[in-house]
Amino acid sequence: MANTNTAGPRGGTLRLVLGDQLSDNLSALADLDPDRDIVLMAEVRDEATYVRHHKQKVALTFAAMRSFALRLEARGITVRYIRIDDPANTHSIVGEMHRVLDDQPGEAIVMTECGEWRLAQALAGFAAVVEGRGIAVDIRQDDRFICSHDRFRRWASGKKQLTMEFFYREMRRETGILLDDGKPVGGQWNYDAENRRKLTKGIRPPERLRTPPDAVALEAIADVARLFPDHFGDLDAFGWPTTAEQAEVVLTDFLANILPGFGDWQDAMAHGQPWMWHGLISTSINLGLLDPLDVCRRAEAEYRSGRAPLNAVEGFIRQIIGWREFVRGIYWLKMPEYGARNFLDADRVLPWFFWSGETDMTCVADVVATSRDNAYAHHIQRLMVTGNLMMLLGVHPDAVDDWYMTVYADAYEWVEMPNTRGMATFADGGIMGTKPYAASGTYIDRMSDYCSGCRYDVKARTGEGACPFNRLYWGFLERNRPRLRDNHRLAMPYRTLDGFGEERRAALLAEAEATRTMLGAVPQS
Ligand code: FAD
Ligand code: DLZ
Ligand code: SF4
Repeated sequence: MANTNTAGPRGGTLRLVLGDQLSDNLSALADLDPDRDIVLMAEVRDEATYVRHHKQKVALTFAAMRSFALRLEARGITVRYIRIDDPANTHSIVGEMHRVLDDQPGEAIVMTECGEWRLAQALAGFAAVVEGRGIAVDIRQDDRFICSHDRFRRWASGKKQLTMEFFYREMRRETGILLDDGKPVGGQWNYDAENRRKLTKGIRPPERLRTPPDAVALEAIADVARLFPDHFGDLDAFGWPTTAEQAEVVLTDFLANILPGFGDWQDAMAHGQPWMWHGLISTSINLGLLDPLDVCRRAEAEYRSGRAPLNAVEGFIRQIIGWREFVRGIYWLKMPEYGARNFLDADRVLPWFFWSGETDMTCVADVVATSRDNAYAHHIQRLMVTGNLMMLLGVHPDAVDDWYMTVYADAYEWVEMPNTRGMATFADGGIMGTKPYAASGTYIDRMSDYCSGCRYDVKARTGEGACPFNRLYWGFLERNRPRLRDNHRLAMPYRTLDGFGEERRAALLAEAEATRTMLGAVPQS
């Protein structure tokens, strides 16, 4: 395998390809001269351990990087590929860039802007140093996204509230997706109201096609088991696509067999059913194995040909050209300040059961189990079970971020952070959404079968046997009264709370505080 190539630049351009830039059409690879240029790809500990990513995420990244290097080499491109166990590895991207340049200086460096603020800063620092030595550095736009940073800034400029729905409509207009003569297909932009069915008896989620690891992935899995034994999660059920061809197989199966049910059961949860009708494509899109716009156009074709209903197709496309682009825009608009936001002054530690899964809360135990076994949980599990509970408990946003970045195979800070600090926990104070998604156990009971098998009583509001989500909910509102009382979207719950009277409110607050302690969400020392 030519993956151990240690060639330096041959007087040409050095092109950096990061672990989530595995796309044939990557801007850093445009105008590449195979006779002079080389590509650098490096497996480094810094990237694998700045949070201790799930073992499956590290194995997925290494396997996909190795396969992509082979793909480039098959096109006649020279790749300097540094493996994680290379004794000379400096274990940082910048260190490896310097090492290639020390071996044999080239004329120029080309890279595609990177996804995370942390590494972008390091690479900007590197660029300044080598430019000082007379080597030109060209950092190109990542045009695998539909909305550039500049475009998002222009859209956001002068707006008091950044609303996903309006951004999404812009993206629909710009891409022409699901439009007829400039108007939304079916007459509405958004069919979310039709996407809230619960899984009723007799309806079972479909069998899912997963991709067993190929030889390259098996080797990466063995490397990770050997080198990162103390990282969270299991490797046994690894089934993520590691090449564009494998990702295509999963997408094709989804579009043909699963997409028609995506809309109806988008928000539903069921015990022991991790996949439901979800796409299982976030790892592939985030790595660059699938192109988001292509995915959306193909989903649209399913609607146009009558094979999938509009509520499913619109809902699916909204997640990609709406939410995915929107959260990336927010991240780059607001970083680094966004990463320090803690609007609710949340100050508690993350209880241990989020790692161990050892809890009598059936819903939480199930989400932790799939996170450990599959490095995956679907959106509503992330938002309304773990995210909601972390917010109700008042877990510090840094600990929340660390957990989400650790446990999911698709986790990258640009997409994770607005979802946690913004959507799930309201730590951003209302940049992503206008109110916290706080909910009692009633929501989980409505959208899942969890509660029927739980030791806690979802109908009871208080007392030892009552659902902890219920015991926490009113206390959360009472505790955060100074910060949330004036939020007009919370007027109704606060009116209800006010109606309880002072004594009962104090009792609910005390109940919530006792529950926080009982669950291990104690103040940080
Ligand atoms: P589907 O449900 O099939 O959706 C299709 C695609 O839409 C996804 O693959 C994804 O690319 C996109 N998408 C859907 N919802 C969102 C969203 N809210 N934000 C951005 N893109 C979205 N997604 C990540 O890719 N990485 C993360 O680190 C991540 N962290 C999250 C943390 C929290 C607290 C929450 C609430 C959501 C998070 N999401 C994250 C979004 C979403 O949960 C995942 O994208 C989705 O579960 C991936 O599974 P899927 O491919 O089966 O998605
Ligand atoms: C996620 C990840 C991991 C685990 N390892 C590597 C690596 O060894 N080398 C690399 O180039 N990229 C890796 N990545 C992806 C990077 O973390 C990602 O490119 C940045 O966070 C920017 O999004
Ligand atoms: Fe979760 Fe409460 Fe339902 Fe138990 S009763 S499954 S803790 S929502």
